Amino acid sequence: MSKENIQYIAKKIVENGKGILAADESTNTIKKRFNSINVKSNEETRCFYRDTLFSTPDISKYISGVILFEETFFQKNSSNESLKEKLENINCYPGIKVDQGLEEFNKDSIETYTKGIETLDKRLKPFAENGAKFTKWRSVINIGENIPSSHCIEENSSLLAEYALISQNNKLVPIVEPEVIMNGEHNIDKCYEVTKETLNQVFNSLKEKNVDLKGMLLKPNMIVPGDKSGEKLNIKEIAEKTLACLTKTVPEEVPGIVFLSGGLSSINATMILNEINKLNSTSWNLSFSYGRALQEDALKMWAGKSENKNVAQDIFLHRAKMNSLACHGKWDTSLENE
Ligand code: 5MM
Repeated sequence: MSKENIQYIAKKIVENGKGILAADESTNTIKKRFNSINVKSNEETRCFYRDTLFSTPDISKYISGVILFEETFFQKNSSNESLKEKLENINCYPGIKVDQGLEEFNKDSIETYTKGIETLDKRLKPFAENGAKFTKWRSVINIGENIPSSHCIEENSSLLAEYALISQNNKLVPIVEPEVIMNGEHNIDKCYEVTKETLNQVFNSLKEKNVDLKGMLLKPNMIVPGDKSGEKLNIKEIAEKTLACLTKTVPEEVPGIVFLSGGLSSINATMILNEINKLNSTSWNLSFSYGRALQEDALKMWAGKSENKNVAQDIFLHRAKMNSLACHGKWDTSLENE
């Protein structure tokens, strides 16, 4: 379709209260998730679980795109159906996680950079040729004693920009994910300060490399206190600080912002997104690209048993619908009992 350029796709992904399912857990991460429900992680169980999510009736009313791990992109279920084609058939854009995980800067440092840039262009080709519409690259910024260093923020920002440019050159929409991690004793103001510095640096790097800001999406964290700070989550304050931080750092041309859930509970992730959208007076569509906050309830319900497939799908559909309502600022706690 000629209209399907990167600007068009970036806009479509965040239109009409739709968001992204992040189902791109690497082999180690999905193993941890499956351990939590006592299910062995192997190709077959991973395929069954993800096929269950993607086959959820009506899911494309709320989900416009799914980030896949490379195994899933080329995987077929026991009926020989391609998981990626299933998404295409329901008008859900297939995307692909293209970073290769984290590496410490050196053995004395706990700060990391994201691996995979040298081989990225070559690795993108098979996905671009087989229908991927977008890509995702995650950088991690930790808060702690004397960290993050400017070196860490600059290096990761520069890698994100290089990744975004390579994606766009391959006609794929980059989803730029600089995640300021929630773990730690820091307060909400520290999270604000570090996120602001990081986003400023990310957009400096993106502009330096001439990345088309209209043909990308930003996937940031919300501004929350560290999980060991002892601070209670104040939903209104989080929403106000998140919007203030984004307004100060993100250029208007960016068509949409899709938040990560970063360890927030499913309900908190929905509630904060809803509050943000109630307060939003910007031109951006503010939506979700949740992994855990969309999947954890469904994962528990499934528990590795095929007879739980339908009820797990109901739960997944419900969470997606709640987050879609939150994109319009129309979620309410009473709807949770639907
Ligand atoms: C689903 O988790 C993604 C993959 O993580 P690993 O590479 O560590 O397996 C992750 O990148 C995810 O897309 C985002 O961080 C958002 O997920 P959450 O769970 O924070 O919403």
